[in-house]
Amino acid sequence: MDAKLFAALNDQVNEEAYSAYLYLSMSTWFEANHMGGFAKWMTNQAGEETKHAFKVLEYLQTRGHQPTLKAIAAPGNRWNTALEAFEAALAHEKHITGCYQKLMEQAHELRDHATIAFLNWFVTEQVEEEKTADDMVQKLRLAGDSIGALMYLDGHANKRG
Ligand code: OFO
Repeated sequence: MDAKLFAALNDQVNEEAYSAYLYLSMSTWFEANHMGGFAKWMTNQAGEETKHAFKVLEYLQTRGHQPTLKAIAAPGNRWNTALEAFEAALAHEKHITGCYQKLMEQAHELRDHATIAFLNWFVTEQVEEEKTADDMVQKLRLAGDSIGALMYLDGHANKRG
């Protein structure tokens, strides 16, 4: 595999590990603020992100490279509202989508068809990742200042995953 593409995929392992860390941090904030349903949603999401990190890591190993694990940046741990946290989650997913778009472009330039096939799964997955975060953002916007609606959404959020 091309050295630059390998380095970029290696960085993506870190991006995915950070995603898991971010959602875990959001989960701690929800838990501390008595929204156990959203906390569970975030914990499940952190689990998905860990799987993503492993998926990229294992691909590099399958291609005969040793990935290097880098430091994971500390995520924030304070949000003002549930809506703010989910908006941050959605913005993060858009960032991750951008990462995969760049990786895909690099793979295409190099005509690395194996990597293109591998990345296709993530391109499709990101459509779902953005949708699930956006769904919650839209519902929380509809809930507005209603504590009742917020509690209803929290009660139903833990049924996900
Ligand atoms: Fe949320 O999809 Fe990976 O990062």
